[in-house]
Amino acid sequence: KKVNVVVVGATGAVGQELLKILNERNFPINNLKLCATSRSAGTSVEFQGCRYVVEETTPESFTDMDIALFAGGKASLEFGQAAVERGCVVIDNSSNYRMDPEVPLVVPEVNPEDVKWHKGIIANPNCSTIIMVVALKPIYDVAGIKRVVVSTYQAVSGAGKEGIEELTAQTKAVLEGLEHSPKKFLHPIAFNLIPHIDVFQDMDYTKEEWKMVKETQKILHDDKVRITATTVRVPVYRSHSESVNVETERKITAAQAKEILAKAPGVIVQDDIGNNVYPMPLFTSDKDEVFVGRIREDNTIDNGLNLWVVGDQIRKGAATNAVQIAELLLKYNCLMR
Ligand code: 11C
Repeated sequence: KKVNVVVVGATGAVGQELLKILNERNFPINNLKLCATSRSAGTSVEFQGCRYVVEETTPESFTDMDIALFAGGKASLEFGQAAVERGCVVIDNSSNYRMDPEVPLVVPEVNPEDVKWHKGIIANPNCSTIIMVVALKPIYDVAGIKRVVVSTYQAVSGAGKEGIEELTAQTKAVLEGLEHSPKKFLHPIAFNLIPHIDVFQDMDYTKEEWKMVKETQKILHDDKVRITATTVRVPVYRSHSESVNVETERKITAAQAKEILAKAPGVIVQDDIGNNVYPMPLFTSDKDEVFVGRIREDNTIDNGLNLWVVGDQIRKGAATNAVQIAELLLKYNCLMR
């Protein structure tokens, strides 16, 4: 079966990656429509040898469409409902609907079945959440998880194209001894780290940190897993890295964890310290899997593990996960038209 697909936000970093992945995975498209804000409307984008003119998103953009992939931002607040009313299932990469109890929040390797109860909108989790939960789920299934302490090292592309441009321009400026005031980020990102992603919220944690807590609990269907996060922007172009300390319910050795993770869907274990092998963001980019290394026991508690988890946040953390959700819609036959 071929379906009609509309990509909303087609010209941004995630939108462009969505197109790349739809093509790579040979997603069965009948009609494709590309939409964006009025600012980008009129530009043309190539897909599978054809040129598409990007249209301004309106409620009518969703007429006769089966699946809408929203790249992010506020668009799903404005047009999500209009799409659903027209029988078009929304897969939304923004945080707008993630914690809505009526909306499934899905990582296909973790909770694919949640796609089945959608009421028109399915949310794609935050990138750092997706990357962590793909690595945690196999451990959760075998040993249970009591508590997670995570620190992230998040690439500038998490902040979109402007984040990438700012790192390049600022690095050049610093090397040439020139001034370059931060625009996209609050502080200089070249040769720096910024322990602040998104806005500050309850208890002085950022929204990004709360996303990692709340979204992980929702995806695992387990509010009892305790999670504390510190999220940090680093001067890396692409791929988020995460230091994840896990306290399991039952003892699991590092060797067992390696074995379980090596068999887990969507995970590649890269852990050979004898040869200095561990995941690094420079080499995980443009890949769909989540890479796990430095797997070792934390001997300060009875059942502790430390993991180093790295994944391309634009692919698995956003676009790939969204296209995998679209594939599940077809597999489970739960479109609305
Ligand atoms: C970042 N994680 O790296 C953010 C970007 O909720 O989808 C993704 C924001 C989101 O800045």
